[in-house]
Amino acid sequence: MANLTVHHIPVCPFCQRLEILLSLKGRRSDVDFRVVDVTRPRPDWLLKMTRGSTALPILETAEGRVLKESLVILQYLEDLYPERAVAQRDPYRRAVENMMTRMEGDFCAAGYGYVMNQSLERRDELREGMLKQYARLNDFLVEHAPSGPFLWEEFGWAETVFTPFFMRFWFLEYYEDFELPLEDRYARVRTWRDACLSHPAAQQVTKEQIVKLYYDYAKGAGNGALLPGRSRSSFVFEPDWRVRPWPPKNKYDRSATDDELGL
Ligand SMILES: N[C@@H](CCC(=O)N[C@@H](CS)C(=O)NCC(=O)O)C(=O)O
Repeated sequence: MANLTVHHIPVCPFCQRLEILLSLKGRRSDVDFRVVDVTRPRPDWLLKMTRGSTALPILETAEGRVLKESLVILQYLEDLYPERAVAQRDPYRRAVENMMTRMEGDFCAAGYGYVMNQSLERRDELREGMLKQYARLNDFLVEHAPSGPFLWEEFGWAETVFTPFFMRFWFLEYYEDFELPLEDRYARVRTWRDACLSHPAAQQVTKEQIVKLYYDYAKGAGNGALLPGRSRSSFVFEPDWRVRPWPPKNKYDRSATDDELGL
C-alpha cells in the first residue's frame, strides 16, 4: 500500500512534474494521487493540512507530514527513491541542471501572461517576451549541451521540470497562433522541446485536453475562476473534456457560452 499521498489537480503542470519523475523511476504506483477539484473551494481537511494555502501539489506522508512546492517535492522523491537517479550525481552536472531549473519561473510566467492577456495591443510584446525565453534556453543548451537532444545523456531533471510547460504552451499555439520560428537561434531549444514532448514518461496529458481545459485561462480567468455569463469552469471534470467540442480559437473576438463549450 502506498504510504505517500499527493493531492493534485490532474492537469496541473506542477503536479505533472511529480508524475514524470515517478514514471522515470518506475515508482508511479508507490504514490497515491488524489484528485482535488480546482473549481470548488478547497475542503476544510485540506486547508487544515496546508495551514490555509491552496496551491497544489502537496505531498502527505504516512505520518501526516506535509510538503509543498513541486521542486521541493521532486527533490524529496529523488532522495527517497535514489536507485534510478534522475538528478545528476556529479556536483558540476547537478549545478548546471540547477541553473537551468532556475529559469523555469520566468518561462512559466511569460507563457501564462501571454495566454491570459486580453489586450490586442499587447500581443506582439508578449510574443516577443515568449521568444526571448526560448532564446535564453537555446543559448543555455548551446553552451552546455550543443549536440543534444537532452541536457545530459537522457531525459532527466531539467526535462522533468520543463516538459509540463512545453505541453501547457500548446494553448499558445491554439489561442495565439504562436509557433517557434524556424530560425537558428531557436534550433537547439526546438530539438530539446520536441524530444521532451515525445518522451514516454511524459504522456500524462494531451494537446486536446490542455486546449479544452485552459479555455478560461485564454479568456483571462485562472485556477477554476468563473467568467462573467458562465456557470461552469472549463476545468470541471464533468462533462469529460473528451466529449466536449474544441473551443473557438479567436479569444479576442468574444466569449463562448457554457453550451458552446459543451459544459
Ligand atoms: N510554485 C508552486 C505552484 C503550484 C501552483 O500554482 N499550482 C496551481 C495549479 S497549476 C494551483 O494549485 N492553483 C490554485 C491555487 O493556487 O489556489 C509549485 O511549484 O508547486
